[in-house]
Amino acid sequence: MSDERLVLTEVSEYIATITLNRPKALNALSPELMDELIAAVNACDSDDSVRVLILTGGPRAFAAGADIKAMIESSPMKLHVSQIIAKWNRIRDCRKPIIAAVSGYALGGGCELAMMCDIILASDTAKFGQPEINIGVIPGAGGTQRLTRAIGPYRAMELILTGDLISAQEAAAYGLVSHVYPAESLPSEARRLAAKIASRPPLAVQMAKDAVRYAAETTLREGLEIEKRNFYMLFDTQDQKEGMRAFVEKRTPTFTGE
Ligand code: DAK
Repeated sequence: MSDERLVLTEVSEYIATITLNRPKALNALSPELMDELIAAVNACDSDDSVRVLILTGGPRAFAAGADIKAMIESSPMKLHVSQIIAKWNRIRDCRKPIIAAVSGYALGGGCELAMMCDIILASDTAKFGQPEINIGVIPGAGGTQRLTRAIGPYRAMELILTGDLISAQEAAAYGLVSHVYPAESLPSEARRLAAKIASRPPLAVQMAKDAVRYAAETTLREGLEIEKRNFYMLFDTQDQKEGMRAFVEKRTPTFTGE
């Protein structure tokens, strides 16, 4: 692991911890950082020794947004050619669950990146917001849609129109953040949660993630179809047989991910 990398990855005991590592720019999400992040997520998604990902930043910032300096001179065609949206969507499309562990600023694209994850844990230093309005634009990586679904249209509208930031506690009260911890315990708490999920049958975890994601992205009818499909598919796995047999035999199941 070299300190010059913009994204650091460590894998142990089925958990990959991906750390954004551009502290001097408060982890501003430059195109280069995003490329490294996507490569790291892709690698974890296809690595059988990874079942759960933790995405985190540093003590001052999870990420203070997309890199404003790299965006100033952009144009609609440059944005189109860069395939920026397709790249960001790769995070959303990871089959394995991603826990965002947020300390410090999660602003603009940083807040959107956290919302592309599946569970958000925060330290008491975290601040969330979509301040794009202050620099003449609006959220462009899902903020207007995901924040609205996460915290409701009226709160989301206020945050997006004012650019105001909210504390970790407010974010938890709004339902964006699942738990708030003292900054020093956030890494261990994120790992504890990741380890619990990693102990569950991995294919069922992935199918559950997929189905829950649809709840926010489609109609009830379509979502119920996806749930049915995923439920049926799991009866093709060894872990379903093992889980149900272990219950009947009153023993602890051993899940293999098959
Ligand atoms: N971009 C570039 N550099 C940034 C940055 C950012 N977003 N945020 C901070 N930095 C840099 C600062 O320029 C400074 O660098 P130097 O001047 O030292 O070289 C360094 O980080 C430390 O920042 P400050 O000196 O400003 O530190 P403070 O503690 O005083 O203030 C702050 C912290 C977080 C309140 C402040 O830095 C700030 O307001 N940052 C900007 C926050 C922001 O507006 N974020 C939203 C950016 S727009 C899309 C994908 C993504 C996006 C859009 C579309 N598609 C897929 C289509 C996302 C857009 C955005 O995120």
